[in-house]
Amino acid sequence: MKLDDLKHTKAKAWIEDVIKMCQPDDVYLCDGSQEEYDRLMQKLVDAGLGTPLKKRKHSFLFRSQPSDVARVEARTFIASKKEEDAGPTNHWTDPAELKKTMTGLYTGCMKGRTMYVIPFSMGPVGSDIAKNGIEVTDSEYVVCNMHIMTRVGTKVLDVMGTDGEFVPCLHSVGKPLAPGQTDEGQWPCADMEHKYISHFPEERLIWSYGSGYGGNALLGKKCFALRIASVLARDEGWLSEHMLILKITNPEGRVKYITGAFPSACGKTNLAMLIPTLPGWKVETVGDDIAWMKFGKDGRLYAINPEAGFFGVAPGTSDFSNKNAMESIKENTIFTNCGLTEDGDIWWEGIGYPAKGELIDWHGKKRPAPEKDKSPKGEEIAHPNARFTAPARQCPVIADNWEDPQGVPIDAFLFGGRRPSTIPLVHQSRDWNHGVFLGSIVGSEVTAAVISDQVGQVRRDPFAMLPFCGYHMGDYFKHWIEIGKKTSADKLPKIFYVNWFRKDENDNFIWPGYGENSRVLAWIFDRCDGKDNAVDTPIGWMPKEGAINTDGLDVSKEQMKEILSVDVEGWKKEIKDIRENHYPKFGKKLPKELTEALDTLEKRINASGSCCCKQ
Ligand code: GTP
Ligand code: SPV
Ligand code: MN
Repeated sequence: MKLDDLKHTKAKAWIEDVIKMCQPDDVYLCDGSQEEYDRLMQKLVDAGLGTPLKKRKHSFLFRSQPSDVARVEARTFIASKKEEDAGPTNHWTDPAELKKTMTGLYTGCMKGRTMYVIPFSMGPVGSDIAKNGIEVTDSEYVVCNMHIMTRVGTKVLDVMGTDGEFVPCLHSVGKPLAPGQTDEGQWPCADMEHKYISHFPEERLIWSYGSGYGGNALLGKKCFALRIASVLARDEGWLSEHMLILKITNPEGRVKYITGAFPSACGKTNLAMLIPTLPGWKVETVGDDIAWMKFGKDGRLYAINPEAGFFGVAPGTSDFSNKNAMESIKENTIFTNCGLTEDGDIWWEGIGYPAKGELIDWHGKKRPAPEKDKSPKGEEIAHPNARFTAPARQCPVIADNWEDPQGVPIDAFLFGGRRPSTIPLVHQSRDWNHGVFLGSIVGSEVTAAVISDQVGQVRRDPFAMLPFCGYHMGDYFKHWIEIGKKTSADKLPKIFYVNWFRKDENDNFIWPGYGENSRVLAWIFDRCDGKDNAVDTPIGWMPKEGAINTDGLDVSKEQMKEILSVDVEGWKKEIKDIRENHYPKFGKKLPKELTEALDTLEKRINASGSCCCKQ
């Protein structure tokens, strides 16, 4: 399609300005068709950037630059007019200055390249909860990924009409080409200090420069659906969250919907596609990364998955850990930074079977196949943040109503993270505000999903939104408190904190996780159903003795006790850290309800003495 086909006045004017600034050789308006995808993918293959996989129909492997393997939080900016509005957890920069710097970088940055204009919808096209965006990019890889991750094309332009709302998303890999120059098979991107992932919340505008990877470049995802959408949600009274959405059916055929916020690479995709080990239970997928939730007329919260695909962590994905993901990526999938086998398939650490012969690692180097399904740190065949991009409709357990424009009614929220100690397998908040407190104290070991020197260390990641909240986190906590006042308590989702990641003294996980997490989901389901299966403890509601079904589970009674009891000393340290290091960051913006919840917790913990509160 040609730019003249664009009938939206504001969009056209914006794009014309971008053309003047970026000076591409060509401009192309995307229609979202299969033909378009195939043509652009062929261009990437011809340029030596993508490798077709003989073993997987219509699937391709890409290798990025070592400086461009994950989100870069240090180069992610919230450029609100006032610094205070970005808050203590974001990198703030003055919007005018940032625009000046970036305009310098953007000037002429698309020389030698085609500029693609991608009209896309986050959420089913036309849904009341969905929103439109237009991403302008000079990367064919980004266009192909956006085709899978969002709904792209003419149908979105029809909904936008001549003056409908949209979020402008500008992206460039930041690597102009001189006449006759090509990428020579090298993933194009800019140096780290020239990468900018910028958000202008008041203007609802995104400018990204210098990275082609994941959340830095597929701007519908974290930039729009979380950072900008969190601001819209605050202003409009809804929730935009880093949450999976699952549908769970019990043996009697009753259905509930659960969302869960876990930090990056902490198990959302796995939980969303879980195959229950408990007989008679069924889990189906609605979304694996982001949930947008609005109140329905009945006063309940309804969630949609704004995305259309999965951008999932590849390493560790196997028939054992996530069979449904393995099925979802059999065809029509883009792989990034995975290993390549001699017979033309992908391989990664934790894929569940050893590789044979020689492999090509994510750097493009030939390597002998590792003897085990593991490699030493830093020597992996697949980068620890290697990812697959696959259409959600290919998931064998995608719920039949996953695209319902009304969304699905939510019964429970889960919070969780990688916590080797203290936090039990599951506990439930006493009420809404206590639940908001639990969300606010989420902590987790940092994973490879972000380029950071903190990988492996525990950091607080409130609501798993630390890198994704587009405004002051203290105001975000307040927004959650306010949401709880908008409807009656019985209509609000119940709130749980789960932890699959407790470790023993030998650094091994105590809880087997994956499909076995269905045992915890079943308890949560029954809890939402009003079953008398919980006891009151100093930290909230916990499973009654025997209320978590352990039939056939390879965990000793002592270990179950350990992960299902209140670690009084551990919680004392936790409370001290929250009070001294975590909460003071938010200053006056910290809602009093959260300080009250912390005080109550402290009183209850102190009253319980130094016993271990074993049930
Ligand atoms: P993003 O896409 O980065 O937002 O992450 P995600 O939350 O969807 O992460 P994902 O489900 O892909 O989790 C990836 C990592 O978590 C892999 O290393 C998995 O092996 C591990 N994981 C997932 N579920 C479990 C579990 O129940 N127990 C344990 N021990 N590890 C798990
Ligand atoms: C995450 O890091 O939480 C992701 C991957 O889901 S990315 O899209 O790169 O942000
Ligand atoms: Mn994510």
